[in-house]
Amino acid sequence: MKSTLIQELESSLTAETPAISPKFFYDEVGSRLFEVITLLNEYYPTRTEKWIMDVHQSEIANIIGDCDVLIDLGAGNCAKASRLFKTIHPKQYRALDISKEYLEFAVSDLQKQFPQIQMSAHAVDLSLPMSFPDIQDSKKIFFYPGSSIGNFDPEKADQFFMNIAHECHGNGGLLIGVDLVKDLKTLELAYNDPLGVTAAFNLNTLLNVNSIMGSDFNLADWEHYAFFNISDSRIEMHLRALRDTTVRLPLQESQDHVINFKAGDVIHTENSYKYTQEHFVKKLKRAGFSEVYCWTDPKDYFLVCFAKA
Ligand code: AVI
Repeated sequence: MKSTLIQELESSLTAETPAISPKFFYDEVGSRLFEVITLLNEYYPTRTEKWIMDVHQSEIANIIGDCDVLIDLGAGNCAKASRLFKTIHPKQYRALDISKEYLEFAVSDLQKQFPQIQMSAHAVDLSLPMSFPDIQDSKKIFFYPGSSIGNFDPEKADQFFMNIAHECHGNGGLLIGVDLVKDLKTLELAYNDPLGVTAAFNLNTLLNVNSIMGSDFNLADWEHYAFFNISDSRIEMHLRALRDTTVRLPLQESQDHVINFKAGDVIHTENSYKYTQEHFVKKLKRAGFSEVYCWTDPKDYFLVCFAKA
């Protein structure tokens, strides 16, 4: 696993447009910083999604019906799924996330509160295809909250939806939250909070890369840079070099590689796509879901959908 990650970093950092995949945000510190982001006033997605799910919980549960297995894609601290336990009563809960240590801790904590639900934790890279042969005939509800789907490129999101629609085998479906397009000021403030938590979250990825591949990124040489790219309908996050700087990457197969960054050069770390309701529903239907039910908030900031298989 580690050497695959190193190879991936080697090729993305030495590409013509240097990049680090957003999955490298989530080491232990990064996962905790992300939790703090979700508490910030400027970061509206988490609390708005919670509001929608709370206000419409009975209607959502009625439409979903009974549930054999709740599959939590990108579970994090499992808090969002645990709120669903009381309304959709899954027999089994599978928590998937990129960061295993953090996830195992959260699941074992949750298991004590809900001993009647069979629980398991799985380290999974959601950018790769998934399959669940052992629960093929069970009614599965996939849960993908928090607009994590926004971190996929649109074509990857389509493949992801097709994968899930196929894995439902005509039963169950996908309960998903997605961030909607809105005014520029609100969007950009959510990724440039005055406390600097998002900046720390972005910069921390360099420390994670240093620990994975032994590189020598110096945080003092970099700054957080985030803006809304209107034509692609996405927030872009980058790390921007504050001055000319040299970074040494110890390569696996050959001699160390030295990258010379000029002041102002950027490393692309994340895209966070924002959708309109109409566009998002079309994508789900195109992927093979039969019906899509939608709920939103009074300001139309965020959308929760249940896409029925
Ligand atoms: C996890 N994901 C949905 C967050 C987002 O808004 O795209 C990650 C994030 N990046 C900066 N702030 C939050």
